[in-house]
Amino acid sequence: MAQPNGNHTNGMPDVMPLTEEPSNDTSGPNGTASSTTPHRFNPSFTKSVIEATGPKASPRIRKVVGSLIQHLHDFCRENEVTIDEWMGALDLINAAGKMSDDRRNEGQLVCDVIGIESLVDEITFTLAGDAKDAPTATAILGPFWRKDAPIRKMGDSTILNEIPDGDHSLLFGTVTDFTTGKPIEGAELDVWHTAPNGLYEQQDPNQPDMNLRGRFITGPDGKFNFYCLRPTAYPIPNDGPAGKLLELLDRHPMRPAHIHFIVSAEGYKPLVTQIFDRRDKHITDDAVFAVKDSLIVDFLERKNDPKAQFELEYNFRLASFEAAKQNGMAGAEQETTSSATGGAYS
Ligand code: MBD
Ligand code: FE
Repeated sequence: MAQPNGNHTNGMPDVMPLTEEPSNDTSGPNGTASSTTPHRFNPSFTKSVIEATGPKASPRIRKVVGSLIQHLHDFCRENEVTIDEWMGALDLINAAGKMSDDRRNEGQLVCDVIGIESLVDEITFTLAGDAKDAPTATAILGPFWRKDAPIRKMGDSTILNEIPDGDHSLLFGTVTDFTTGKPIEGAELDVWHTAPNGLYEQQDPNQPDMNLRGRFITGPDGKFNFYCLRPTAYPIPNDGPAGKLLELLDRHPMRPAHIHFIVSAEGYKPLVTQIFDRRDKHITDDAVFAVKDSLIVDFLERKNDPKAQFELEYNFRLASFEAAKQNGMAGAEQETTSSATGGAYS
């Protein structure tokens, strides 16, 4: 994360200085107006709202919500947001809430199309130091992870139904500790992906429950292997506010073909990531901005295996909580696996 003010350690700006006086500096980092831009509105209003925070508010809440108020007030003034526009935004937020349940998280999807989940992912996982062999890069969780996917035997398949037109693939690799390079025994790979029709199991009444998902546990050698599908590109659900936003922004809803993973092991920071198939033309314009170079993979042709036409080796490097702390990863002290999913759906 670029840190415009240089001296912050956690990527979060301090609450902006409470000077509402006009100054010579009339533009922010990108030439946009900033909180110091002269304006014709009540100059002490924002300060009074922030200062209403009581003495029992935690330091983090005081800082983060204070900063949020400052930025949102500045935003409203700079854009001279009208009542109608503000109500339109509230309609969008409320519609997202009404649409959401344990199978659909529309608020998250709205954040995804404006890059917020990818940005927070970057902030959470960027190492402060120059670790020599970085842990595997992260990518966003997205709205379709389900907790308690079935534990499957190594070598099994995530595919529970007949998929004649699907590209079947063997996926294999090793989970290692990124500092020692040693294999991790008992690491869990939680994997999920769509069917060739572009739908996750919970979106599609024609798929069996927990289809195309599963959890695989590594043995002493840290190795895993299982069958799944070579993934397909598909549109994110665009029948709600996230779709509306894409339409207003004149954007398409396509995500490049990908497979999701949460790789976790005791004592290690859970790794939430996705791998992306290089053959997909949407690799360069993901609707939710999650692609990173090191997560782009090349499936190879697999010979003499009636169960798969393709194969892929992909290895995962995890950071122990100790290493995460030493390397200044944000949130490294949260030694619970729910930190992987932010407690999503739990
Ligand atoms: C998805 O399948 C996904 O992975 C993300 C991040 C957002 C929307 C749909
Ligand atoms: Fe996905």
